Amino acid sequence: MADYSKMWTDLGLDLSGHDALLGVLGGAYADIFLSQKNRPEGMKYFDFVMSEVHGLRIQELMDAKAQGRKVIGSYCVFVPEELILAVDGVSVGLCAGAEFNFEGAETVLPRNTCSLIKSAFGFKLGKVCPYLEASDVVVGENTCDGKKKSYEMLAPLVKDLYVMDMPQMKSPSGKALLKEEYNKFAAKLEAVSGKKITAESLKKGIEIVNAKRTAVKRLTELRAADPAPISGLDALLVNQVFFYDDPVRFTDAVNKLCDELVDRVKKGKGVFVAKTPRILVSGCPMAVPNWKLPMLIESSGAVIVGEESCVGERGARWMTEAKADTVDGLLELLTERYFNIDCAIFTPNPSRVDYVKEMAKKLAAAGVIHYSLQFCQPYIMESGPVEKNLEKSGIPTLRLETDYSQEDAGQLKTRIEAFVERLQK
Ligand code: BJ8
Repeated sequence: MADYSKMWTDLGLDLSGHDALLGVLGGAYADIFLSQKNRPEGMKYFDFVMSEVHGLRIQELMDAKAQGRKVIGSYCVFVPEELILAVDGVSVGLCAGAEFNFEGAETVLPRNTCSLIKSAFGFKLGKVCPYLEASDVVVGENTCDGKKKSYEMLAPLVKDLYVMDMPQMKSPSGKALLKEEYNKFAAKLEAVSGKKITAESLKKGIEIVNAKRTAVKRLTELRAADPAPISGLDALLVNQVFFYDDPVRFTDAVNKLCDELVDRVKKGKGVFVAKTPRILVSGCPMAVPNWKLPMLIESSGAVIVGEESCVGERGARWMTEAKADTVDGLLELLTERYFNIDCAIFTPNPSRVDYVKEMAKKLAAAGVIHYSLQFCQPYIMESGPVEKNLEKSGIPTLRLETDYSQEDAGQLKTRIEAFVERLQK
């Protein structure tokens, strides 16, 4: 990587903390990803993106800002990238997946906060996330209580925090609330960018994001093959890069990867041998560099064939129809699309478990591992009924609760290995 110290200093990063983070990240990446066998050639692009995730991509964001474009950072898949693109903005995901500066985070947050939120605060207080520092606006959303309340603490730490309200029920009034929030968010984007959202610019944004989601869906479908043409780790990485990369370039890279996978499937070539126990992971999102669980699963004699997660199918599954000629009409269709998302913050949330079953069937998964982050009330609460429902339908299920530390890795591995043995029987 070139020397980006000046750019990082200009962004206000703490260089020694940042170096330490990149050192750990680079080492983990080499051990977990580069050591895999039979990786598709198309993963080279994603290796490159990861090697430059705090370098070249940040340089691109800075260049975009210099041209007057706004960088909008967000923490949730309910924040529509389509609207950001409609004002020629750049959308970046800010969710953090590393146990970094949790001591700092715990000075402002309760200890029993989920790792995802603590990590976001650890990054902010430790000044190590160039995406967060480059963001002109940071968008929060009133999803779970943890995020909702933590934004009150985040507000004084960032230059412009914008919080969207969120419905909690899939009712007509819930949908109307979401549309109203998208209207307000559109107005906020117009105000910060100085650009008006038109039906054309919104249609263009919708097309770009639909193409990106279609490419990722193609990848999901190809994973139905046995032997699996790509590892779960690599597929997760693609889903993680989804939130950082230029959307058009990303779509192209995913489609090229998929072309290669089509060929692999035709030739019966895979990353693991045929009949390797196939697992679907369902639950909380896994942000970069949260690779602990997939790494443990795929080093325990199983392959992950899908992720029912916001960094995965739940984030990419629905498309937005662009069949309207007014901004309001398109906003309605956008709301329609996003209102489908079956995040566990909704009550009740029956469509999620139905879709886990559907995914397991489509991807020929032998079992499901339900992953919850410790202290994540919505997903932990849902995990019991989800497990019961899946087991009743004949789908073996393992419920795991963990955090970002490595302390429980041995214990998790023992439980995963026992589960894989159950699947083999
Ligand atoms: S749409 S899953 S991205 S809210 S792990 S912070 S839920 S306590 S991330 Fe999410 Fe949007 Fe829903 Fe998806 Fe809270 Fe749980 Fe922490 Fe979580």
